[in-house]
Amino acid sequence: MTLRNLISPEQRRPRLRELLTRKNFVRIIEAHNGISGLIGNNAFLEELDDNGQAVRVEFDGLWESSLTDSASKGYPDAEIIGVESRLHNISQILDVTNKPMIVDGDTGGEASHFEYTVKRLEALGVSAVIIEDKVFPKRNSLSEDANQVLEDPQVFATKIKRAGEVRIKDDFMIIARLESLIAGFGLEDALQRARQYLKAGVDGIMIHSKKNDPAEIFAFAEAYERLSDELGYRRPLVCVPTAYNQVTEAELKALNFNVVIYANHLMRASVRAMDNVVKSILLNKRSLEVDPLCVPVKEIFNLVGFTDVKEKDAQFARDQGVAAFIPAAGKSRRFEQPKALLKINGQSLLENQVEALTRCGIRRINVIRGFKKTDFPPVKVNYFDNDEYEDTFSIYSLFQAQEAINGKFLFINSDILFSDFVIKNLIDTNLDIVVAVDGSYKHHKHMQDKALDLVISKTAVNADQRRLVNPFNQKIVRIGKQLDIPQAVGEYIGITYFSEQGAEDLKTVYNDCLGRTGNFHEADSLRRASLTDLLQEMIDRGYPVHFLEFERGWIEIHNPQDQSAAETMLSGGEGQ
Ligand code: SPV
Ligand code: MG
Repeated sequence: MTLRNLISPEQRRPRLRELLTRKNFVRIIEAHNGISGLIGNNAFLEELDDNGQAVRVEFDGLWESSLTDSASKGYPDAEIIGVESRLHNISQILDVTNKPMIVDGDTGGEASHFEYTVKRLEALGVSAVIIEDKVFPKRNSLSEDANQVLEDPQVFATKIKRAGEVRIKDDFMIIARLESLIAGFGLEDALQRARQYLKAGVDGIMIHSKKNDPAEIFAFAEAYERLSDELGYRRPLVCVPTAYNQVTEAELKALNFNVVIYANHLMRASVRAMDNVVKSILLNKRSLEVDPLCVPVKEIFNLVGFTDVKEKDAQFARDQGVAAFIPAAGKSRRFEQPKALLKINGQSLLENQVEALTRCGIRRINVIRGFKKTDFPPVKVNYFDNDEYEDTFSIYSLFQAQEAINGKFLFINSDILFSDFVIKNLIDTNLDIVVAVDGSYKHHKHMQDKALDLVISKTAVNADQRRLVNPFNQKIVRIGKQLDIPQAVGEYIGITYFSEQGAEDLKTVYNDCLGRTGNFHEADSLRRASLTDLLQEMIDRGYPVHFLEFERGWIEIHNPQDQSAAETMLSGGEGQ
């Protein structure tokens, strides 16, 4: 349900009378469920008026039709669908719309029943009910051969009068529908009944016809003016030009009609559309051909408010503080299982990471799995899948979780263990993008047997000297594996922090690069790129990417020796 069309019953109910007073002519469209209500309620177009001014053209309200309410449930229109079911449907349509509603009340049933219906419709915020002067249970009026039995006009007039007395405010309108022309009793009978019902206090008259020729409707409209003169007052006149649909609104206005109801068109249109779709699928044995006949799912999302739900989820996530993303989809040459699942002192690397992040107050942890994804433990993380892990790399993995990238986050390689202070210090910088760098890398011989991710800074730094560091000045100019070790300020640890802005910038740049072919920095394609490649792209585009140095507090599990080194460190408490 969309929350965009907010209105209270008290605000909505008087709107029909207000519109009638202001415009003298209102246009009403049928609705039979929430989505047709939304479409009718929200539809508009802009036209130029006679003075060349843009004007908005839309429907003024909704018709909750007995024909289409019944049809939407697969039932005939013969007062088989009970009042409770009708009220349920009416309130669903009201829930998602904000325009006045006229309810088709069929015959209204017996007078006591109708009193209760009026009370409930009024409470829901419905603006008007129209009841027809036939005997319960009626048959639909458009049928060519159904038996149409008219109600005794006195009985009907009493029903109207009693209903008028139970309504709380007269902004709720009770309208009498004349079925004399439908039942073949002619103009005089219709006029007689109109006079009687108007004297009983009805708020409007609807005249109905099933003929394609509008002559009898036009004749009634002219006679109605004379009747109004005779009575000394005039109540709004309603028509439903389904059969005589060649008649234009301008003609109806000229005849002093006040309400035109397009009574069943959304239902009829949807049946035609659905019919075409099912036939095409049966014919083609697939659904590709029906795409032009269907709106994209996204349009449904927008229409029913799912897009709004997602936006609020994203806002909630942003308000939740820092998130973590751990791409753990890849396969390692040295291990039989994903590195995230390597055991360090009895629990997986991932569980160690989750523990450390939880200690740092990070609760939104997102892990992207691929290789042996079903082996991942049921820990408190959101899992996303990169099923193309054989052919892709960490950036592709990260963006499999794009919907969760809202606000501040840490990107953490799945094969590292880190101390809490590394995380906290990175977040504390409050910079848009900060890369954690180890300046002591040159001394760690065992780590140099793999291509290191190195960082070259804007200002040369001598990693061997003591110095004060101010991360605000520490900007990276180059990051990647193909850099010259002596020139580098340090090794990228595999943890990067993004502020809310940094996260947005990362998404913008990534999405902008999608579709780019050929090498992507050090990778042979964007699909096979690492975060360092995307960071280099950002640096080249002028986004500041900072680094923060650490001399300790992390270890990468690159080979089995690292695994046992980590076990020793953790059991000895080293590095915490
Ligand atoms: C309806 O829409 O249910 C109506 C109008 O009552 S008609 O079907 O023309 O009778
Ligand atoms: Mg009806």
